[in-house]
Amino acid sequence: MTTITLVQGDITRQSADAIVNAANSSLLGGGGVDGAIHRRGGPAILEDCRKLRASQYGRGLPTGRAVATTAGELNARWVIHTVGPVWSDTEDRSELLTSCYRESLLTADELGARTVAFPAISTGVYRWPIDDGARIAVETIRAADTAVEEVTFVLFDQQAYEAFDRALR
Ligand code: AR6
Repeated sequence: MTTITLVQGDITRQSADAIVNAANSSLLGGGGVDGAIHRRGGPAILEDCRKLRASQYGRGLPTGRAVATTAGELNARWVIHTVGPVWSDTEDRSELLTSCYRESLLTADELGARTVAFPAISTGVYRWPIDDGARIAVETIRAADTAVEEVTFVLFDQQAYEAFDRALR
């Protein structure tokens, strides 16, 4: 059984075996959590990302997939980068958001990570409604067959924290 805990704050201050990044396909950085992780984690993360782009992900990391790099100076061993879907009013992309959480846990299992910190993927720049994003995150972690012992959702603001709190009940 994976324990789920909620924390309100900055994910770059969290310690865990693996910290998940809400990246974009380029893997070369951006705003939001992505920007914060690269800033605090230092250049080693970007260096690994560039290597991934030069090798197996020449066209970038597809939406819904996950890949690990060093965590640089973060209090973690790895950063797991995953690319969430952009919210659409006309198309149901839930399966892709589910896939982000599932693939991130699969990556964590491959690494041997037992504690994993997640942000609320896609709920910022990518505009996914927070309540639905929270529901998908919690349902997917609960349904996962994983050796990860503890998942911590690190929510940036109170609104996100409360949405995850409701989703957990
Ligand atoms: N710690 C925890 N959560 C955070 C932090 C932080 N330091 N900063 C923001 N959040 P976003 P997305 C919350 O935009 O929607 C980037 O440019 C934020 O409030 O980081 O998946 C990437 O490069 C929101 O609830 O990611 C992509 O281009 C959640 O984290 C794009 O944004 C996700 O917001 C990805 O968009």
